[in-house]
Amino acid sequence: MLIVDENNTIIETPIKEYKNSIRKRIENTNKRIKIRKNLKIIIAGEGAVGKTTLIQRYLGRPFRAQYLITLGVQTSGVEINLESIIGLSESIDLQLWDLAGQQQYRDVVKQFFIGTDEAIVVGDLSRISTVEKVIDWIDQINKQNMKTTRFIIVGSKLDLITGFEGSLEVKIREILFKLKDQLNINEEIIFIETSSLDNRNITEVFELAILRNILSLNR
Ligand SMILES: Nc1nc2c(ncn2[C@@H]2O[C@H](COP(=O)(O)OP(=O)(O)OP(=O)(O)O)[C@@H](O)[C@H]2O)c(=O)[nH]1
Ligand SMILES: [Mg+2]
Repeated sequence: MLIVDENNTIIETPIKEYKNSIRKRIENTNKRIKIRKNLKIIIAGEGAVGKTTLIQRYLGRPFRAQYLITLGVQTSGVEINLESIIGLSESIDLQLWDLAGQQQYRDVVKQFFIGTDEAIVVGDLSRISTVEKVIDWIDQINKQNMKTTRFIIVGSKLDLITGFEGSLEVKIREILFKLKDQLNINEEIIFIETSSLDNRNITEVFELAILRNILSLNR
């Protein structure tokens, strides 16, 4: 996982460590921890990068190899207990908005950006152009949104590539620099590599979105 911090420095950190640091920052507030009961999370990115699969895997469904294109949008609601995430015996409702990535739906999906709390923007590591396109998606989401949205970039299909370290990581870092350079985003941007096939880092993506939202309410 990579973090682009406020100073535009890219840091490589284990997900566990980053999660713990967010938990600590939240717990340091001394006051009663505020939470929002309803979170709108959108999952965006180019066609066939694995957005629907990511959500389905998070919801505990088996991996499906067959590609079923999302027509417009599909929403799912899920109640999440915060006990294991931040030690609170409370639940929140996640609204997951699975947006179509194929070009013909571009205008349709834009209207769903409004009111997003957390955005997960996906690029396929085996097709680097789809990772480059993440910049455009984030730009559009920011423009259509009055709220401050936090972004998690997911590099999907890690199982299809022979290794993340090396030239691919260099390329990803370039994209992250470009993103920070071109767009005016104050929040930390994080990049997580995942595999829905191997069930790698899937839960972490959503838990980090939840934790970062809680942090934003308790600073
Ligand atoms: N090997 C591998 N294939 C994956 C992974 N995630 C998704 N896929 C495959 O990629 C294809 C597209 O996945 P979807 O989740 O439907 O992609 P999408 O981003 O929702 O596509 P649109 O709805 O059209 O925007 C399917 O054939 C999936 O099985 C992964 O982690 N590894
Ligand atoms: Mg889909």
